[in-house]
Amino acid sequence: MTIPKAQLLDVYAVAALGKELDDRVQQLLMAGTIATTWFSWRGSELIGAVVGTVMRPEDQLVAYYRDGMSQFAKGSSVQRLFAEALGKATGTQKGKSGWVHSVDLDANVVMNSGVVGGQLPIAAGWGLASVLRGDDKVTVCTFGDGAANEGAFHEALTLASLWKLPVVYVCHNNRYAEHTAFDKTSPVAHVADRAAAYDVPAVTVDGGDVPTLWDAMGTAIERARTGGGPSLVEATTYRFRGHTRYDPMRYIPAGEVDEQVRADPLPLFRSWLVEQGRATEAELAALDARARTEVEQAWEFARDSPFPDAEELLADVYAS
Ligand SMILES: Cc1ncc(C[n+]2csc(CCOP(=O)(O)OP(=O)(O)O)c2C)c(N)n1
Ligand SMILES: [Mg+2]
Repeated sequence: MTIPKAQLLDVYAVAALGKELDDRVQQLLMAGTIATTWFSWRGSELIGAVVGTVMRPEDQLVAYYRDGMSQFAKGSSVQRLFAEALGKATGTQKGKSGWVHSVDLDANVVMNSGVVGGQLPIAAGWGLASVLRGDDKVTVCTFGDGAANEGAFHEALTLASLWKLPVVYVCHNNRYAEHTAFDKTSPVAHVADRAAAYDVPAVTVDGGDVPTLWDAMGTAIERARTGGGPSLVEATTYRFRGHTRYDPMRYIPAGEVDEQVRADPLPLFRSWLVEQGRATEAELAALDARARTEVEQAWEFARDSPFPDAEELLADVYAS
């Protein structure tokens, strides 16, 4: 399907914001200006940008720690997420969870988790809630290739398929889980190959190919919304930086990262937009400038926000 221009620009804007934010955070971390747990998403910005843009605002997102872009595309505030990363009272969880477990119910980002694979059964639960309530919301759940080796993956796909739950599982396959290559832990070449065992329709697409990923997501979301049950979309990608910033990446063959960085899908998508006449250089330059401003404003907002008061420590621990 031809993607409307406004949505193509939305995808670019979110991906450009994600790149800008990741680069800025790395710079602040390396300078010792901030301290936070940060999992770089450089290399895979377009996946979340597409996923969050294809979803309807009322659809629910269960994200994973390396996927900020789907949260931004759903409308999560970069200021509040930056503040959360720095443990500030203005953060999405009042600074008590950090980026890795940020939730933003206003944007229907119902969960973000650092528990590898923990997202998958919880997304099935949100899907079951939609069935019981009779609403037509779709839940999209993002996770990494390593999460597909957790028992939770198998449990979630089994129940989602048996109960025809309206869930779309989106795997960011960046070829590594921490320091272990995917081919050392998976006897099959693709996470999508596993879905046949649960009778779940699945495809593997290039996570940098926006039109193909857009179509795959559109098909999967439509199937979920119309009672067809869950699907799995595996988007191939690459992690330009280490698992965390302390990772010297010695387990990666020489030259592999450089080769992948040279093929960075984000600038390629930018050139494609211009070559295809879908956007002008001036429009994209304006979005690049906006991304820089938004990130700078978010950093200043987070930096200048207070830490939570000590009495906040015991608040929000139990549901009242
Ligand atoms: C249940 C659980 N086991 C182990 C960890 C430690 N851990 C954090 S990230 C990670 C790697 C996950 O890899 P993948 O799912 O491929 O996501 P990626 O980091 O590559 O985006 C591991 C093992 C964890 N957080 N949770
Ligand atoms: Mg991975």
